[in-house]
Amino acid sequence: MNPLADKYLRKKTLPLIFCPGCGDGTVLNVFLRAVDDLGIFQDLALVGGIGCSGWIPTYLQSDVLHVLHGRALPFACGLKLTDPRRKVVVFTGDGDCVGIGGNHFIHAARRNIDLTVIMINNGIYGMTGGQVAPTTPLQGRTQTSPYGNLEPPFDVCELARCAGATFVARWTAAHPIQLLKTIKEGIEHPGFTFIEVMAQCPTQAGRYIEGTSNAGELWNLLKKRAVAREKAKEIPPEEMVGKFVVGKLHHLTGKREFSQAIYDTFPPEKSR
Ligand SMILES: Cc1ncc(C[n+]2csc(CCOP(=O)(O)OP(=O)(O)O)c2C)c(N)n1
Ligand SMILES: [Mg+2]
Repeated sequence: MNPLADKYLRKKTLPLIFCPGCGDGTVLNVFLRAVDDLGIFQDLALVGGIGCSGWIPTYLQSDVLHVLHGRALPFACGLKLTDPRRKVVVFTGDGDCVGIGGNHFIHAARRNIDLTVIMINNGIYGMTGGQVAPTTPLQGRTQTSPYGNLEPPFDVCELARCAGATFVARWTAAHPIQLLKTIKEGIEHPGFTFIEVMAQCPTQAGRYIEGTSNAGELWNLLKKRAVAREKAKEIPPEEMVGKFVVGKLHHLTGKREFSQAIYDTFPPEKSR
């Protein structure tokens, strides 16, 4: 067994529920490395929403909340406010985060509460059989958009930034080295951190939207569509259609963090 898996995974929960070739496995792997490099395993509290990606934290021998669909962020906010010393990391899918959970997402970002939110964007509701999501590309065929999706998708990083998040980044499951660096930096950032991971879903999005279930082909597509932030500035908008920007997209320091504001206003000894 991989030494990090041996060190951190809850063996009795194995095997993983992920399909072969799913990007969720890469995110789990990279997260274990990040936590090991930072040496913060004991300080973690993890929250997972509902969906394939929401299962990621359940495999770690950590303190884990696996909660209601779309409600990972309210649980995570409560957890952070109860024990602000914890490094609270949320694993959520695109449907979980900005479909059913969209309202919670914008308000958690607005408060700049110190959470690290890792949203795995596979462009579809994977777990439930491939329904259209708020991130499904225009014209994307899914089980519930058989004639092609007529709704433009959210740019979730832009949404996070506009709502008030202070650290925003996007990578893909095909960029594990860059993702590792970003997760480490994001966990250390004292504010609302949003990391979007564009990921292949061979079983649903691959088959219906991309026309292939081959994980290698899907991985190459992620590489081809990802444009580094600096390079994207030189590319005209019409050439960016079907592509997305990767890198650290927004980083603001010095903005008031919400749990700190709560504890400053209501110091524990005074409220007793
Ligand atoms: C209140 C509620 N509504 C609907 C569902 C059914 N449901 C479970 S997972 C899911 C979608 C998950 O999609 P996403 O968040 O993108 O995660 P993925 O499986 O793609 O990783 C839905 C609609 C549910 N469990 N609870
Ligand atoms: Mg999804």
